Amino acid sequence: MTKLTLSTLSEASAKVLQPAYDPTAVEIGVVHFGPGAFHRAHQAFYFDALLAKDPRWAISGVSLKSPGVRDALAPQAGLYVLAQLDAETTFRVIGAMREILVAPEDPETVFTRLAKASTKVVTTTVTEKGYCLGGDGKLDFANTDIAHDLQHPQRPDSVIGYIVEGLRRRREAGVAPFTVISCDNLADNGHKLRDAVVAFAGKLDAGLGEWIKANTAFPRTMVDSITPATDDALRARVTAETGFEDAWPIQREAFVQWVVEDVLPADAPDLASVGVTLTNDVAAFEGAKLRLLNGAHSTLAYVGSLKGYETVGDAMADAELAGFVRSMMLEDIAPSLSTPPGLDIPTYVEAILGRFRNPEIRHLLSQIAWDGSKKLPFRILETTADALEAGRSVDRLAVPIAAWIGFIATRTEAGVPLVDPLADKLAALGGACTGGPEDVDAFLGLTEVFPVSLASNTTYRTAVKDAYAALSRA
Ligand code: CS2
Repeated sequence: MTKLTLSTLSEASAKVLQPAYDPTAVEIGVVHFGPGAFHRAHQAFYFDALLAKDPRWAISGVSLKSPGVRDALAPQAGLYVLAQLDAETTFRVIGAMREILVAPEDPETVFTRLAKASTKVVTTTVTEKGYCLGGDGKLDFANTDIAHDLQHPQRPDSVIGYIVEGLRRRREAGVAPFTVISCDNLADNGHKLRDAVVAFAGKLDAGLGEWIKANTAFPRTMVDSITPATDDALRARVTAETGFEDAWPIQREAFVQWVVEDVLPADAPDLASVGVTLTNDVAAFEGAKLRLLNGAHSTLAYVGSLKGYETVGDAMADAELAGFVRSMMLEDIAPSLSTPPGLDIPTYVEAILGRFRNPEIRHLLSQIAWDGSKKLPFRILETTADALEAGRSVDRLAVPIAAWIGFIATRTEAGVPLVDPLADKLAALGGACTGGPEDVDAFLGLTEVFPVSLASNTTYRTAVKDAYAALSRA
């Protein structure tokens, strides 16, 4: 068995796709925060394709917490195998990640990289909680990372702190800002990040906040590709198919999509040349994807887990549950969307459901169930608020929320630790659950999750209680 690294690349089995450029002859132009599986399956794949045309767009991946990615990939020169799972699975070595930094070990190196004029783009996949936003979608100054970073701007914990210090140094050196491309599943991700960065910078230095606001592009984006976490089965398969031992291969479905708001400056990478859609109408694409795909995913995760299923495929094989999800998508979510140009919603819905059924993919419901307190507002609750305002039924939309409450209660009872920024609070609420309507009252009181206008709506409260009672009987 051969270890994957630059000197062994040529020993790959013939069916392995290789970088179509010399990985030692490229320049870093992108700093990426959060080099986890999704980034390596998605943006790194696009930059890898771009490097074949233009050597300026290699990536410096920055982990904000753990050294895991660096420790796994540094011995293999940042190379890793991406498996694109389909009836015919392809294996591709990605060479775009030329540097991996662990920010807390050495913030100064990260700042130096951010301040370099050749760094034109900063991308982020730090998950919903990484944005440190409050229930109102604005930067939460009470967040411990943000409070810390305002006190220690040279040793930040949050991505906001790093971006602001990087931009401050560029301004000081007379270098134009980089473009910041948020790649997380938040509604209006780019603008939320811009507002958070500007608010943070303004607290430190009003002039800096103004400068960032006036000069920095924060395009909003839609990102899409189902990326199940790496497991031992993937490691074994990659070794068998490629001949390489790879410490951290990545897998995703073959489908991949990236839609970016068309506000990139002239010296930005030519993303359109590698299949990225640049448009002024990201909002419509993003709303459709986030509300339909991610909304359905979270519904399957909570209802499916309560029914004892392990994967998305298992949950989709339950005809009743799959039928429920389809009805919710078509009848409750679709009416809340503004249709993206050229997208037929019923066709899009069927395509998503087909992707969920992909037999090549084993996507754990528990992976999707993580961080529900941060995901559900964008995936289900905004749709619910729109439905209430338009006078439509919210009965089906109440089901994933009731199931989330049931999921937390059963996990807490079973002593399973919750993965959620509100884990302690949720475990306390979950531990007090009795199965009655008062459980719903207690959860709807979480102002971090439920806007008061929604939580106080009697139609909604009744819908969640009814759905919760139906679950307890199921
Ligand atoms: C999933 C997403 O884990 C989750 O919460 O819903 O990661 C989903 O697979 C991607 O957004 C698909 O693009």
